[in-house]
Amino acid sequence: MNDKDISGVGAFVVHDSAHKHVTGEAVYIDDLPELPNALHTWIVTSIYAHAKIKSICIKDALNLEGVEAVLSAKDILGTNDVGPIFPDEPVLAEDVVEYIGQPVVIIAAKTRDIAREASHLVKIDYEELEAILEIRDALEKKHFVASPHSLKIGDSKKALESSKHRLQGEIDLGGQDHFYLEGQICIAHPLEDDDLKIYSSTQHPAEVQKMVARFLNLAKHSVSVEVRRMGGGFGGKETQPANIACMAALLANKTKRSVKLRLARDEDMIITGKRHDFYFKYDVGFNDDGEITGIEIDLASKCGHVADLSTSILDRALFFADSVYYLKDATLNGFPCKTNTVSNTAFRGFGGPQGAFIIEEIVDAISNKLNLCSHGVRKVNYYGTEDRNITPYHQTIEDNIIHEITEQLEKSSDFQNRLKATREFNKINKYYKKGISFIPSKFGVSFTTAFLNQAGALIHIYGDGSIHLNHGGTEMGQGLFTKVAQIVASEFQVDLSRIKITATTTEKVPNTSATAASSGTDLNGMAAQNAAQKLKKRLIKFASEKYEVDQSVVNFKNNMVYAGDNEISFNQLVCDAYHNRVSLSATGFYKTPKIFYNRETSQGKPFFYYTYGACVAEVLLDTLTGESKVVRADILHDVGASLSPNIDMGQIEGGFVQGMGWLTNEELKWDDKGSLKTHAPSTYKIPVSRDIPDVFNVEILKNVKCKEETIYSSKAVGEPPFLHGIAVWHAIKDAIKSYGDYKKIVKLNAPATPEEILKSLNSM
Ligand code: MTE
Ligand code: QUE
Ligand code: MOS
Repeated sequence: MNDKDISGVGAFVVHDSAHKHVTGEAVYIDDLPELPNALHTWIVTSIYAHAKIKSICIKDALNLEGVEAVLSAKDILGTNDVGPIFPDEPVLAEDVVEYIGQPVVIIAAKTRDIAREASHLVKIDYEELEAILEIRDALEKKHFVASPHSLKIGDSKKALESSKHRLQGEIDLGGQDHFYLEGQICIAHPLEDDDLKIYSSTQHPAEVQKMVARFLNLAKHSVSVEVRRMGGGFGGKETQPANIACMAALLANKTKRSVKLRLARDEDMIITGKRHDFYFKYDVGFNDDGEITGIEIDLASKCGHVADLSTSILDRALFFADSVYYLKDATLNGFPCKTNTVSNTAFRGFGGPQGAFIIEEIVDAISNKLNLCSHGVRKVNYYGTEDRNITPYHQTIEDNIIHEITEQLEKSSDFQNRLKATREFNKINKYYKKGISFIPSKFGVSFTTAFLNQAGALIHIYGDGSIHLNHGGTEMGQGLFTKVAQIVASEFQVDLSRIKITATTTEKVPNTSATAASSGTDLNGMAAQNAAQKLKKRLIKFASEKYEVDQSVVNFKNNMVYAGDNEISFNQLVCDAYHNRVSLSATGFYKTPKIFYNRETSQGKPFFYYTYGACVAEVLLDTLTGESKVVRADILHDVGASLSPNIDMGQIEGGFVQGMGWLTNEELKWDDKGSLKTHAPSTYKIPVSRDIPDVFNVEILKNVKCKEETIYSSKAVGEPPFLHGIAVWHAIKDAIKSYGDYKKIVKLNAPATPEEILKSLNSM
């Protein structure tokens, strides 16, 4: 690659590891060479959803040949807590267990098989306690992991009372397993003075560092955490890796040997948290056009046994419960329910998809109640651009483009004609039914906890002109490393191949936030740009002095530097600068301006900007088996000025498919004791290549720029496209509605598995 235009910002480049992913050369943590005396592990977990631990006997396990350590909570040196917000989460259970699968004892042995065998020899005596397993049960008992939180605007009570029409409803929405291809894993190497080098499959190395240090009663500077890439994170590696790393670190510390902890798929699914299930209840008022005139929604989430990030996730569900619709008089209540199940956690969208889901349900129900076209009712409720633009958290929307997106997608997807065509199809087909939907979306970008919106970077230029790039973000397949490298390539106007993308480590950039909230590029891209600009300034100053020209006539272009009439290669300038003792290393920093949120008043500007999109989905439903297939999907999605169109396309396509899986085939089932029954691909069905729509038209909205000062006017892309999966859900509902002549409100709980669909059809 010699032309900068094919590798800088906006260029169609491929993911830096794309070829290595395919050939298998990409190095994941499990591929790192093991030390000769490394130990392997197994975890003994609770078999009760709620029980007192009366005694633990490890004698037989310890006596097994090859076993080196068997540890429980009493062996912990520091604080037995990895709660990211509230101090309520033990790594190893102490006196009580609170879900089936909770780690109680950890074992290190010569091989994983031996550790596993030893796990059967650990005897734990329990006294079973009453368990709360369902959201409704917890809600009724006011059993929460933290206080409920509400958003309020206007007077919903009065507005509901004076509304022309009124409708109440409730619905259950299931959770979702992350099903990252690489499971949770950690390698802990003990170093001198109790120091540790940790390789953790984590979206949040700084959090792993903090938690391991506290767990072992060490200062953070004694613990170094590194990750080159993950085989998918999707939010599941934001907080969960801390638990895994603490266990590996404790075993390494006690045995003074390198310890690898790699969860098997079943254990991964049983032990670690997932997307929150929700139960929703609403009361909505509206006029003859379907315009919402008052609304109250209760959103109750299944948090599991501890808080983890549940409060922030519930906040985001509340923030997204308006979607693109103007709710003038609204009360939105969030209840973080405590259940004796695994602690649910971050998952692409972070509660947002659940919030968007419920308002789409409500708008859909209104359209059926009034016998109006749901697309029309949606548009009647859209936020305005100049007015009707205040959200339930009192942020004014200043960048609304949903009207343009709607108009464009209606045309490009031929929506109105295809809507008619599905009706015709359904008239003449008895057992196969078609359904179509048009679902708009909006995604607020920023961590809603303001202090997290910061990032750092570190760039070295070596004497030969090659560039070493590091920042606080982590790579999980989303293409962050490629995008940030493109930004740096553009700053220096050099080929992308000159930039070495290096592993994320707490040693190079400290005190980082998780790579999350889709802000990876927004934050780290800005920090890297800041570092690059500092270096560039030094090089410009040096060139202007060397060639005796004004700094304003020093320009970088095409791997060259022009200083007035002088022309020199970037490499030569760097080499000269080095010999003239110019510092060629710089850190960069960025913090998002303007944002704040006051949780006491539930008001503020939690989001720097919004990104928008819309999806038209069409499904074919076999009403005899309940099976459905997406035959076509058209997506128009806003990423501002795209930094990397190929990578953005991948995010949009992947997000849609993952969102579709959430609402269709991915079903988590627990038995009445609280034991997860779907913990392997044999029983948990994620979408596969066959499930991708036969016709899949994905387009990035053209000629747009973010209105705020973002990196090269781009917008975040990681999570927002997940929302497009909601269109598939509504297309399925639309197909079911043909049974009630499009007048009845469909009763369907998510996910829409064939069983749920058959149940729904029977109720029509
Ligand atoms: N894409 C891939 N391929 N793998 C992932 O794990 N995680 C998603 C999204 N896209 C993910 C992904 C989630 S949950 C987030 S928050 C963003 O990527 C994080 O990366 P970004 O902030 O750099 O976009
Ligand atoms: C989106 C997110 C996160 C978030 C808020 C969002 C997230 C996250 C936290 C968070 C909040 C408070 C803490 C903390 C983390 O908030 O990923 O450690 O004390 O970790 O809107 O993705
Ligand atoms: Mo993504 S759920 O913010 O890791």
